[in-house]
Amino acid sequence: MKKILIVWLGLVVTALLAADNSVPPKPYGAVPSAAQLRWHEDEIISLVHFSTITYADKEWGYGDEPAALFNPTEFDARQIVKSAKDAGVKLLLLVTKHHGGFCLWPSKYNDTYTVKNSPWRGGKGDMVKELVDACRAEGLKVGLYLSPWDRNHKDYGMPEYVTYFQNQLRELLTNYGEIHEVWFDGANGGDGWYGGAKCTRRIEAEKYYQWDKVMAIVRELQPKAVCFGREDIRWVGNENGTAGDPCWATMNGDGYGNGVRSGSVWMPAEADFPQRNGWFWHPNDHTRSPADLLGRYFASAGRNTVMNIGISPDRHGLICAEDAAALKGFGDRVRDIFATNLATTAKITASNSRPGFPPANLIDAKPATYWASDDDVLTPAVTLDFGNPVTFSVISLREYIQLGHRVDDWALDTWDGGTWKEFAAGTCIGAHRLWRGQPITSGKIRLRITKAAACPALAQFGVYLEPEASRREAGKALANAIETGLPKTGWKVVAASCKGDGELVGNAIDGNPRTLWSTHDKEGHHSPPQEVVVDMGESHELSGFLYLPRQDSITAGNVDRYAFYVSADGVVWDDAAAQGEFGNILANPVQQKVSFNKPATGRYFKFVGLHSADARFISVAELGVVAAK
Ligand code: FUL
Repeated sequence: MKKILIVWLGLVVTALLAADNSVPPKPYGAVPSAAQLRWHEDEIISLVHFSTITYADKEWGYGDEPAALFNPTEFDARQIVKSAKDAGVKLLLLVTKHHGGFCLWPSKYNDTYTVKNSPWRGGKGDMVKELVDACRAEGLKVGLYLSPWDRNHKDYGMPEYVTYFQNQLRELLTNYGEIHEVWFDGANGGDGWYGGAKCTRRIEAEKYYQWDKVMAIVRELQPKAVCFGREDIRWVGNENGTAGDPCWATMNGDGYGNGVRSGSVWMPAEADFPQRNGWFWHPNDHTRSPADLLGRYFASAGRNTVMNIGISPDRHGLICAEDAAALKGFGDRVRDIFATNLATTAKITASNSRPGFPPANLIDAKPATYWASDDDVLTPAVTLDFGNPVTFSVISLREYIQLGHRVDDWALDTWDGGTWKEFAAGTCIGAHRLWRGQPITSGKIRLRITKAAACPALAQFGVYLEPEASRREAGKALANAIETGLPKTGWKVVAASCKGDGELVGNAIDGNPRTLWSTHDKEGHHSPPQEVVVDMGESHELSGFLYLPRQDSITAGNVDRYAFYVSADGVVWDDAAAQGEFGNILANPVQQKVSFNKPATGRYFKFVGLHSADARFISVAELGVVAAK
C-alpha cells in the first residue's frame, strides 16, 4: 500500500512539473558571487577614518605622530554607528590601521603603536571591538580596512613586514566575528618614519604583499566577505562618489574605473568619497549638504555601484552635530523619495514574457522574482498603465544580475493620449539604475529595451515622485567647497622660479579656480622645487594658507610636498611657517587648508612646491591665505 502511494505521488509531481513549462534564461557572461550579491544589496556603506592624525590635522600620517595624541575622551561607538545608520548605511567599514600605522585595536603583534600605547581608556581599550559591537547592536554589517602601506613599521619594505601584515589580518579576521568586507587601499610605498629611519621605501605592490596568501587568509577566515581592491570589488577611479555612465560591473581581470562591457569577471565598482573634504576630521573643514549627498547617491548607487560615504569622528570621538545632521538629512531624503512606488498601482503588461516570468514580478517588491522575455526576444517592452495620470520624477530599474549584465540600451516613454514620447534613455542597468528628472505627468509609462546581449531579465521597474523641496535643492552642481581666504585685491606676483607659458603665474592668485599656473614653458618642463612670491599689498597676521590643485580631472603637477613662508619685506625669509605633505592629493584633489603652528605676520608670502606626484613640473589652480582671528 505504501509503495502504491509513493508511485502515485511521484506521478502527480511529474505531471505538475510538466505543466509548469517555465525555464529560466541561461546566465549571460560573468555573474556575481553570493557575497557580491549581498554587497550590491547594501547600496550605501561607510568608511570610518579615525587615528592619531585626527589630532595632527593630516590626511596621511608620516608614522611618527605620537600615540599619546590619541585620547577621544567622549568616544561613543554607538553614536558613530547611529549617525551612519541615519544615512541608510548598511555596512560600516572601520579603518583599523591607516597608512600611519597606528592600530585601533591592541594588536598582539605590535607593542609600540596601538591603542595600548595611548591614553584612551587608560590603554585598555579596543576601539575595533567597540565599533563592531555597536554595529551588531544597530543591525549593521561590519567591514575592516587594513592599510598595506605602513609608514610607522621599521620593517616596511622587507619580508618581515609582510609577515606582520598577514598576522594582523589573521588577527582581525579571527577576533571580531563575521566580517562582510575587507578593504585594501592602493596607496603603497614612499617616504615615512619607518621606525626612525625616515627614508623612502619603494615596493612592488603586486608582488610584495604576496596577495595570493593574503586572499587565502580572507577566504579561509571570512568566506562571506567581499574584498575591495582585489578580486571582488574595484575602485570606481575617483574619490568624489560619482560613477561613469555607463559603469559596468564586469572587468577583464583586476583594475579600476568604469568597467568593461562583457568583461570576463564580475568585479563591480565601489564609489567612495569623504563626507567632508578629507577622510579624516579637520577643524573648519566643510561638510557636504544632504542635497549634495543625494546627488552623489544618484550618481553612484544609481549607476550600478555601491555608494561609500567616508565619515570621520572628531577629536572628541564623535560624529560632530553638523555631520550627523547632514547624514540624517540625506537618509531622510532617500527614504522620502522611495516611500511610495507608484508603479504598484498600475496595470503592467509586456510585449513578450517567457512562461513563469510575468511583468508583475517587476512591481512585487521582491528582488528574487523577475520578468524575462523569450530567448529570441531581445528588445521587449513593458507598459505601466495607471488609468489616471500620475506625476513622477524618478525611475528605478534593476536587472536580475544573478543572470549577468544582459541589457545594453533602454528608453522610457510617456503616453500623451495619442503617441508615445521618449523622455529618457540610457545604457547599463545592472544592480540598480536610477533616472532623476523634472516631474512628468502621464497615464502610461513604457520601458523599451532597445539593445540586449541576451533576453532581458529585470527585477524592478519603480516609479517615484521626489518631494518638491528635495528636487529644488538638486539644481546645485556637485562641487567641492572652495574657500577664498583673504581677498586678493591688490595682490601681485613679484617673483617666480618659472612663470609658465604666457606668464601664467598670475593665474595662481586670480581668484579663478579654472585657470592654472604650471611650470612649463617654451624650454619644457621645470621640475620641482618651484616657487612663487606674492606681495599682498599690506601686512596681515596669518593663521594658515590654502592650495587649490587643478580642478580639471587631471592630476599632473599636483603638489604633494610644500613649504610656505611669510616675510615682512619679501627679502628676509624666516623659517617656513609650514612645511609638509598634502596626503592623498592624487586620489582626492580637493583644496588643501594648512594651519600654521603659530600665526605668522607679513606682507609677502612664498609658496614652494617641493615635490609633485609626477615630479616633472608643478601646477597651482589657486593660492590663498587665512587671516588669524
Ligand atoms: C585612499 C587613502 O590613501 C586615503 O587616505 C583613504 O583611506 C581612502 C579611503 O583611500 O586612497
